[in-house]
Amino acid sequence: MDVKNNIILAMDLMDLLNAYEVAEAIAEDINTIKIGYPLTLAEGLKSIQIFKENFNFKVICDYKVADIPETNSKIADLSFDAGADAIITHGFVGKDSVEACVDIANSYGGDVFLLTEMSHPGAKMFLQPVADEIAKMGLDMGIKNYVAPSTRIDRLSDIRNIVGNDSFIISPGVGTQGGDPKDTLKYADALIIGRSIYEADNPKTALDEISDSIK
Ligand code: NUP
Repeated sequence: MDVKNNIILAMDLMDLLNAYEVAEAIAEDINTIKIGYPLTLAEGLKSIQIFKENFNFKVICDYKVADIPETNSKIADLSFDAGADAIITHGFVGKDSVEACVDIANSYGGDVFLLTEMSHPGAKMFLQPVADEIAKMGLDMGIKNYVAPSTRIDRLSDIRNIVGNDSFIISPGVGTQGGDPKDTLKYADALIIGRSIYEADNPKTALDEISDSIK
């Protein structure tokens, strides 16, 4: 995935008009936006097309798909049918569940991002001990795209070592959660950034400052 300026906007505002205004302010500087449950549950899957039609953004649906294969297929199908370019899938549910998402993604020419370890403190409790295994499973399955945390650079580095330099890693946790943009890009291909941009008084200025810091 070709992410302009290595920054993906995590759009978790829950009002489509507000979200549109932030997107409009930075549309020249980014080409990829990630939406998740907050905006989708508030405003619906139509949010995807709003960003695609108006700004030509690529849209990653962060639905952290984590169900039985049959249900995963339905979630992925609805997402890609609504225009998603990629979907984020949990790995801890096992190969068959992930494969279901990959199969649907392939039928649309879309991508799957496999979530390995998460960025929040609680991820240490249950997810961290199995995150390397999840990454290895993804590699064995031929998955090219991964999500790994900017809040624990050592773990991001471990996951990069497992998936290799041919894989594409996007990394959340930059800014508000404490991750450093420059350090993160030593191991990740792109940063996922939400509140530091969309909650800023001036999102364009906030984005410019982050962009300058990683040049
Ligand atoms: O491990 C993860 N951590 C994380 O923050 C996996 C994620 N998908 N996210 C998402 O990234 C989170 O749901 C939010 O949409 C974004 C980070 O936003 P912010 O902390 O920059 O506001």
